[in-house]
Amino acid sequence: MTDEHKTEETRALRLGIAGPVGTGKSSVIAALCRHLRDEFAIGVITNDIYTDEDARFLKSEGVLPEERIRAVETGACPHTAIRDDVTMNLMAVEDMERDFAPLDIVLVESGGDNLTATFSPALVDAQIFVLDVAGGGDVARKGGPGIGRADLLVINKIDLGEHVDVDVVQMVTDAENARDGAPVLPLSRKRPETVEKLCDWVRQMHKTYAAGGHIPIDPGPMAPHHHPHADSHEHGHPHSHSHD
Ligand SMILES: Nc1nc2c(ncn2[C@@H]2O[C@H](COP(=O)(O)OP(=O)(O)O)[C@@H](O)[C@H]2O)c(=O)[nH]1
Ligand SMILES: [Mg+2]
Repeated sequence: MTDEHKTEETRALRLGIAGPVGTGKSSVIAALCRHLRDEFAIGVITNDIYTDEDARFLKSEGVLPEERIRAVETGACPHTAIRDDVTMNLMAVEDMERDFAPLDIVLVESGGDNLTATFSPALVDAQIFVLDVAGGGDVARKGGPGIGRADLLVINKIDLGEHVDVDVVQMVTDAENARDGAPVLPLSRKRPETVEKLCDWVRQMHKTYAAGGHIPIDPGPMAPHHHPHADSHEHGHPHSHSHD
């Protein structure tokens, strides 16, 4: 067997989960692991800014054997590590694939970032962008690379719609309009039929990928943005930059 062949055999579907802090990325990963772990060999890489909190959450949920959940600590600029310089993440993914070969799916959780951070296609084969209804009904309409062009847009926590005065049907329609027909999935962990649809989407993506029929797309760069420098606690100098 050639080396090339071996690599192909051990190469998992790398699936990124992006979206703002608190929208439910870790919860989505936990649900996917729980429902799909008997069908697929799965590994998880989390991206935390300074801690391994997401990895610890997933370990405490017992969704996978602990050694299949690893944290990459990205420092102050989490979108950089999933888009501009993906080296740390790529190494983590490749190590995981090597250590547990053959894996079917590696899930990569982005560090919670602003609304426009997306994965580089150099790191993931496909990506899910997660919004939640609690972030406001107009978020979907505002668009952006992840909302517009991720392989799947999840509108999470639809159980909360009535509590936060968001018209979920309208939010989903707005999202669909922002996506030119690309899929939008209303989700709540309290509604098992929606979780099943999420699992079906991943099954289908894996199938297409494994058959060589999936072409990774780049949702596009994030908008120019500002964020505090790592040492702004001491100095208070806001530092801004932009990526392309
Ligand atoms: N009501 C409701 N809460 C949810 C749902 N999914 C996640 N959450 C909650 O949203 C919060 C943030 O979830 P988490 O997965 O940590 O978000 P992350 O920061 O994007 O990884 C947690 O308190 C979750 O329990 C859902 O479907 N419905
Ligand atoms: Mg998380």
